[in-house]
Amino acid sequence: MMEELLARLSAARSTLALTGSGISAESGLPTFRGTGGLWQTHRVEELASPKGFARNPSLVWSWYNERKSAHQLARPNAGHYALAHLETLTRGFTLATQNVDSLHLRAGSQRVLELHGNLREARCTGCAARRPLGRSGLPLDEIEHACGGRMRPDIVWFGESLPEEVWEAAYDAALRADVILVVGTSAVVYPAAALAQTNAEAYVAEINPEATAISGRVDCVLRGTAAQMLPAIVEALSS
Ligand code: BJW
Repeated sequence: MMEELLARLSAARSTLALTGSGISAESGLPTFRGTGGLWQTHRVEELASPKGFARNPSLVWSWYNERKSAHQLARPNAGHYALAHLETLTRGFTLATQNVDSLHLRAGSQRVLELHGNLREARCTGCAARRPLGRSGLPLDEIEHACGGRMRPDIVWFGESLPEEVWEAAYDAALRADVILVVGTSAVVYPAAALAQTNAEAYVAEINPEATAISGRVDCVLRGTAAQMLPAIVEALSS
């Protein structure tokens, strides 16, 4: 399986990597679903929906501020660095991530499409105002904006559309890809999960220690963690 993947990557004119929260697990950040996942102790609809934010913006910001602080303390792991290296070893490489933790950028990846936004900025619900977030996020007494709107995290919540340009670029990269690497995602959240299944011609490889919604439909399954499997791929391609 690994040999076939390596051969495909070497020959590929274009490669897409789709990542999810599992790639940051070995940096100490929790995933969403499964044991220890964020959704086991937090209610999705209260924290990651426009309705939840309208109902209790301080609660939502407290949660994102905690996560922002955790992102600041976390470091990219060997999986993030391996994808940054892979970008230099393969042709036409695009990285589409569902993560908002900025760890791919910190690891040096260049072409990163952040499908669900990021926690580097807040934006106003009422006007075009934006502001950078500090190391511990947004002070709760600065949520209300002068225009009458509220500053919110620059994140895509349930029921919201993905940023159009980012989505189009990711979809285009999926259509062009000869190889699609799906790393650390349960592949249940759409439309991101559709990227793995959009191009019937692409060779799709999943890297995940657990079975996922798409495991039965991919060409190659590497059962292991991102920090184990991705450096092994990069090492084999470099030698
Ligand atoms: C490791 C590892 C290691 C562990 N190494 N791996 C039915 C069909 C299609 C769509 C829908 C539908 N019903 C509803 C929808 C729409 C909805 C959706 O998909 N819902 C599904 C849950 C059913 N989608 C949306 O609403 C999206 N917008 C949209 O569709 O717009 C159009 C629309 C408009 C109006 C109405 C309806 C539609 C937006 C989705 C936004 C998702 N937002 C979140 C939170 C915000 C970001 C944040 O705060 O961080 O994004 S939800 C959460 O899930 C987060 C993640 O990015 C996302 C994906 O989760 P991920 O990363 O896959 O994490 P896990 O925990 O699920 O999986 C971790 C994996 O890692 C596991 O497999 C582990 O095994 C693995 N792992 N350690 C490698 N070391």
